[in-house]
Order: sequence, then C-alpha cells, then structure tokens
Amino acid sequence: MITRGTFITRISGGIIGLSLPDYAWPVNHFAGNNLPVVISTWRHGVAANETAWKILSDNGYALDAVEAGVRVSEADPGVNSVGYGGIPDATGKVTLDANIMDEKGRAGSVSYLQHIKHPISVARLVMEKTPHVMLSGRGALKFAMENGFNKEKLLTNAARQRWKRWKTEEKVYKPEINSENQEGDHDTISMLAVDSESRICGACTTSGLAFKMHGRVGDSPIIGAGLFVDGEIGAAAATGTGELVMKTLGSFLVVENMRNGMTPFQACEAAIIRITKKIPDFSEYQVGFIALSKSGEYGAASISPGFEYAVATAEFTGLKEADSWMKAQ
Ligand code: SD4
Repeated sequence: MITRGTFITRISGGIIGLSLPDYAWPVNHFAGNNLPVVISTWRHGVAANETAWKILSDNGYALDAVEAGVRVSEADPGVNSVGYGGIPDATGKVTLDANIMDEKGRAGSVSYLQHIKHPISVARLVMEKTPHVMLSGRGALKFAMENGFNKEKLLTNAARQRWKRWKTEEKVYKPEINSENQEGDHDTISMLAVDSESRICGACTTSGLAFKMHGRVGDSPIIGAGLFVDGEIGAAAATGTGELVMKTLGSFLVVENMRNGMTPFQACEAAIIRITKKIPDFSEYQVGFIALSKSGEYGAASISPGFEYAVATAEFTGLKEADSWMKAQ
C-alpha cells in the first residue's frame, strides 16, 4: 500500500525533475518484458482482452485487436454502460460515444450515435474513410448506414426497467459514480494494445453516464480526453466522470507525462493529482486512467479505490486494482 507521502513525493519528483525517479517502484508499475500487451478498463475487460489477445498472439495488428476486443463489451447486454444494454439518458434514449486511434496518430470518433451496436467500428471507418476525425448524431448514423451498419434496438428490457425506476424514484441527474455507490453504472471500456511489431493503438466506447442529460457527450469520443495514442511514446485512456477528464484533457496529459520520462503508473498518478488540484469537488467522482508504453510497461491510477483493470500478457492474465488517491490519503 502507498502512503500519501510516497504518492506525492513520486509525483513531485517527476514534475520537478521531468526525469525518471531514482527509486524502484514498489507497487503498480509493471515492466513490459515481452510484447504484445493489452490492458483495458474494468472487470469486463478480461473477456474483451481475451478476444484482443487471440489477434495479438497471432502476430496481428493492435488496431484490429482493440476494435475486436471492445466489440465484445459493446455486444454484451450485461455491460450496462457500453453499446447494447447501455443505460439510457434521462429521456430513455441510448446514445453512444466511441473513439479509436492508431500508432500513426490517426483518429476517428463518433458521438451521440444512436441505434448502432458497434460504434467503435463506425469510429474506425470515420478514421479510415473520411477526411474528418469526428461525426456526431444523425450524420454519424447516416454514415454508418451508408457503410452497411444496421439500425438496432439497443435499449434492453433490463435497462428500460432501470430507467423507469430512476424516473419515478430519483428523477434528478446525479453524476456520482464513486466505486462505493456505482451500482454498476460506470463501465466504459477503454483498451490499449501494443503488438509484436511495437504498433500501439487504443479504443474507447461507452453509452456514457447513466441518465445523463439528453444531448450530453462525454470524454470518450474526445481525442486527448477519453483516449490518446502517440505511436512513439505510448497510449492512455480514461473511465469515470467524463466532465473531469475533459476539463483536464487527461489522456493527453498522461501520454505527455510519459514523454517527459514518467512511467505509465506515475503518469496516471500525475493526471489524477491534476484533477484533484483543478476540480474542487473531485472527491465526489470517480476517474481512472490506464496507460501503456510502446515498450509494454503499463500502469493505472484512480481517484477512489475500486478501479480495476484487466491485463493480458504472455506472463499474466487477469485483473489488477489501480492505486487510488483516496487510499493514499
Ligand atoms: C463518460 N467516461 O461518458 C464516460 C463514462 C465512463 O465508466 O467512463 N464510465 O463520461
């Protein structure tokens, strides 16, 4: 377990010196001995990683791996903040955000997309087939349908029941998604992978915060907020209350921290510290970052305890819990 002292000392060492710290990492820093590596957010990341790993271990491309991986969560009605089965907004509509980036810095995203089960694949097409980075709302839907995607009903009975209960019992939008009171409402999947040829890519897909205001778009489709990849350095992605991540451009910050010499774990911690400095009521929210370097080192950090992330490497497959700012206090 880390203490407040070590948490802050490590960060200030990195910020002041902008160089690697001169001590061994006791916890939560994982060296990349072998490529490939894939990491993703939350418990459902284990199944998603499994699909990604099949591609990676067959010397496949990291971009194919992250797309195929997060599609597992998008299709799973039990994952209630992603794709099919996602909890709707305050008006009962399932609206989706997704973002994908490759090792060359190319990016594609969709926001406020309805009726399409796999927004990540639409985002990839935006990246590969258009001169743009982001398509939104009806335009994104039209683009998807022109490219062979079918309109589907994404609101499951279970999600509809949750929404009905929320409408009658709670009515007001409460963006509190701390791990203690989450009720499973925050399980966006963000996935980062580096393949055996050192190509690093990332994907992020979500139905956003449960019962959000109609029209609300979160951090997940915003390049540099929910996801950022720099093929020379590494990649980072976020989960949690997107408003905090957007206001601090969290994933970009994590990658820049790595560029300046921090390890992935230290870079995530520094981005969490930035949130605690800039956002007065940060402790009411959960945010988690995962990061992966081009050489396969990885790490994660969060505001509150309880943020788990899934890892698949040749040596380890399973879940790890990120160090949290709250626990370190
Ligand atoms: C959002 N960041 O829309 C997403 C939600 C999320 O885990 O990640 N939940 O703000």
